[in-house]
Amino acid sequence: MKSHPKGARTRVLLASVFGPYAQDDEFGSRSINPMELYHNQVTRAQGAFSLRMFHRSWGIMMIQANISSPCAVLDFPTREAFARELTANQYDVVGISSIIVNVGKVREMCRMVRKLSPQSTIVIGGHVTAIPGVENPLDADHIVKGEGIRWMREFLGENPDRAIQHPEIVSGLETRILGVRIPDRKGATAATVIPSVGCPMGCNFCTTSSFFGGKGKFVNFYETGDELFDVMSQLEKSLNVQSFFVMDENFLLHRERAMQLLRRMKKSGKSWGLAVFASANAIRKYTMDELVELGVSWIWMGLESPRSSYTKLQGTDTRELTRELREHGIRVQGSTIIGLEHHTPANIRGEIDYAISHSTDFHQFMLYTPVPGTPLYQQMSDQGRMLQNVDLADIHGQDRFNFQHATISREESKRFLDLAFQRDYEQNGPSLYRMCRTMLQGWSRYKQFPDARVRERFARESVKLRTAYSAALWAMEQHFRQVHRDVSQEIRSLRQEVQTEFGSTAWLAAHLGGPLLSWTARREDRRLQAGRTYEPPTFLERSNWAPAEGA
Ligand code: B12
Ligand code: SF4
Repeated sequence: MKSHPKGARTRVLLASVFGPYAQDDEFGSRSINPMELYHNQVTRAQGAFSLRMFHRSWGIMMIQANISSPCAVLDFPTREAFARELTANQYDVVGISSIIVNVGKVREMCRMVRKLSPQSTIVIGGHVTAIPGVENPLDADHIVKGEGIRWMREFLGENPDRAIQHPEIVSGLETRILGVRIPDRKGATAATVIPSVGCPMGCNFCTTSSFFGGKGKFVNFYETGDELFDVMSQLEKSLNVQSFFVMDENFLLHRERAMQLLRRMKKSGKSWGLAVFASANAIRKYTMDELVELGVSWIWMGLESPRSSYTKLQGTDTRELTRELREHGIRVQGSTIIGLEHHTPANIRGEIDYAISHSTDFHQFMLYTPVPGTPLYQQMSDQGRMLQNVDLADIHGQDRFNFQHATISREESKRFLDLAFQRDYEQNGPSLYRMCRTMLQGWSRYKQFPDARVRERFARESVKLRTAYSAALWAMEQHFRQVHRDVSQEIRSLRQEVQTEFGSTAWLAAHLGGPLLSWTARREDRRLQAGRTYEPPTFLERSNWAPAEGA
């Protein structure tokens, strides 16, 4: 590849696609596809109890932290903010990061760059580049498939093998629940740490795995537990955190690295908490004690049907595993696919009930979706089963099938998906309640554990349980009287158990804070019914910055 002639003086703008997102528009925004993790695909049926928050665009933050050129990251811009930035500064390179659903916005942003900043080289990166023939609709100079740090360093004439610097990333922002916005206090939210991209398991539908090389491949930013420990220690200091959102598709699969990290944590007395993604077969490589000592407090795990043939589930009773994890204070976020090949209108309710019977803390449901770039997409295309004329903006797994299923129609697919969310909510109650149950189990089991680091972590987590969460339990108990009396009763018993454990603090929190949260939740439900949506704020962050020559 030919490097940019300005080398380290190249002025770079890295932008995510423009908002607003949670609305229907001609650029591909969809109200059903907000820029929110939980409300988009996990707790969206949970009304005011839905967990709402935003996550920054970590890919471009990673690239910015790893180049020496003057660089600005413009995250969640409006079209106006993007236009303003293009004209206010003379950018040599404009990099745009996007996933497939937002391809219409990328097309518009390329058009804007050509008009407002004609001297700029346009570089497109992220999952959008997996669309076959994406070069045609996009007026760009470079389409970068896969890992982008190495590509950008080479393009800017830098050493691509230099060690990876980790940016300071606060995992979530503007958190809302029960109609209350939680203040963004330094240290209150976990830091995101990104050890690798990709996953070697290579499940046929998985876009992250295929994007970074597919089966057997992945890209490690940090090879060893020692390196990871150093990065985390640095983040602990700069962001004042003790918990980490570990953004690695299958963190526990790399056992040697995880165990080395644990050794370092023990040696330095770190009581860190880790939220991780891991497949069932990877979790089974550890004893519960190892997981708990490693600080694993939250696991996102695929729970596809036992009739599916994914290697990651083989030999594992996932219901038993989920129960065991929760008993050890580890919150479980299950992820289940609706519309697998063997699903039919006759068996799908049973399959949904099976998924729900895992009683996870959180449960994501997604439609089986052949996404461009994956083996599944190739297979469906070869079989002539991809539906034509489905807008790419609607291929996000929360709308309707984009392929011909053997027995389930497009319309039915959406109904079954919605049914899954609804049943999970009604049968298992709000995720916040489920999470409180797991936290109490963890506290009861580990409050006297010999390892002080473990005791300290559970003690830290239990503070919320005896205060804000006790109030939330009171509010949820009231609300569920109208939805499902048995669940309301279960919430009540949990609240009483919390009170027995923590005494008057929990009682006071519930009886003083509870009615208030009940009121804010009702107000939030009314707002949501009236169409209220939430959008992330715009960020503009510069590095290695000096005024432009001649600007
Ligand atoms: C955080 C996240 C989000 C955040 C949003 C973050 C944001 N600001 O955009 C939230 C939770 C809101 C979200 C929402 C959605 N997401 Co999302 N999300 C992720 C997640 C978990 C992590 C992304 C990440 O930071 N990875 C780590 C970084 C380092 O990797 P990266 O972003 O890929 O960046 C690297 C390269 O791609 C490349 N690169 C990226 N940008 C650029 C730019 C340039 C110029 C260059 C050169 C290179 C480059 O270099 C980077 C470093 O190697 C990924 C899964 C994953 N593990 O990646 C899914 C993922 C990206 N999301 C996905 C999807 C489908 C969605 C949703 C549609 C929800 C849904 N129904 O699933 C919505 C869309 C919302 C919307 N309106 O746009 C898919 C994308 C599939 C696809 N092929 O397009 C993924 C891959 C999950 C999956 N396996 O299905 N998501
Ligand atoms: S185990 Fe999970 S992350 Fe890995 S390929 Fe399968 S679905 Fe993707």
